[in-house]
Amino acid sequence: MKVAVVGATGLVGTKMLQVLAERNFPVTELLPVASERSVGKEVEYRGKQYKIISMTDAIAAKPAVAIFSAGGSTSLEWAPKFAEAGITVIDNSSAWRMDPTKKLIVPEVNADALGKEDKIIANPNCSTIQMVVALNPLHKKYNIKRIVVSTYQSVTGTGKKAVDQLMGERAKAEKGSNGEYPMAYKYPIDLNVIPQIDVFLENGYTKEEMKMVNETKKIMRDDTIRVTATTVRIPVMGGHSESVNVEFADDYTLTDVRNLLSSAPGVVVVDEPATQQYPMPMDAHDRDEVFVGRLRRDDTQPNTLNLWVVSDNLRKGAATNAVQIAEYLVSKNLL
Ligand code: A2P
Ligand code: 11C
Repeated sequence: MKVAVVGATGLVGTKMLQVLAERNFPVTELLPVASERSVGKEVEYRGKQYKIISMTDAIAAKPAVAIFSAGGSTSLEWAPKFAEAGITVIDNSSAWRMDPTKKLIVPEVNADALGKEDKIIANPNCSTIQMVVALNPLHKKYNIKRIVVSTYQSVTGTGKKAVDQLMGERAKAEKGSNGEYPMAYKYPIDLNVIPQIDVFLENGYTKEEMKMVNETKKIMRDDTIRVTATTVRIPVMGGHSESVNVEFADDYTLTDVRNLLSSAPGVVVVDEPATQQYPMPMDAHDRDEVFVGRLRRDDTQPNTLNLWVVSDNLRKGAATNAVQIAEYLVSKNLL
């Protein structure tokens, strides 16, 4: 089938092309799309060069599906135009996620909500995706009451400019290089930790924190789950890490939790304190799964568990999740 990748020159768009190829998605014709300034430039897909085309030409070519990762304002303007032309849009931006008429999908959790009528489908925020993949199997058995999450997020979540800032700072520190680099953040990120992801809102939380609160309830289809988040940027590239404290309505045993997570789709348990085995972004980098470890009972209150969740934010947090949604649509004949 014809597939458009909108934002094909970006960090996530490039990963989309890689994941589509790796997973052998049935692409008969690839339509890479980016802004007008990139039209005519080339991107690589399966060892071949493809020319970037414009949004208008992409709509005229009538792909079956368009995977967008070109920012919220581009999605707001263009996704409805693609949808009107009968093209199913899977959108990685935050533009449509909380729109009650749009589905917000993590295939392991709620793909069954999708139908033929869904022409704009939202892909959640990366830090939300990895948390719900790990927690949904536990919610089904023990009923989550409250989640307290703190994140340790990779600079790749910000985009190429932030990777260039980190590498630029490191080169300057290590080699005394005088090379110029952009500032994606207000502060240095190398040898630092920035407790701000995205802009601050009136309630004192950041937009990233409120995404974790609101998206979790929508994906898990349960507004009673209480979520509170602190999201933090760290000088790491391989993926996002999360310290999660979760309180259930029902009691659990650690053995049961370990078994449930070990057999949960998309989850890998790495939890061997005796040999110092636990998930780390270094190991999660370029993997599609969500890694879970440091499983411990929180003895300070009943039915409460601590866990550590790591995943590659550009893969399961973005490109892989979007391609899995497309795979589901194909498998259920929903395109
Ligand atoms: P371009 O390279 O032409 O700017 P990132 O998040 O890594 O910065 O990537 C953003 C992606 O979205 C890029 O591929 C970028 O293309 C694309 N993009 C930005 N603005 C538009 C637009 N108005 N229309 C289409 N694609 C856009
Ligand atoms: C970050 N989570 O790590 C952000 C990036 O809503 O898709 C993704 C933002 C989004 O900075």
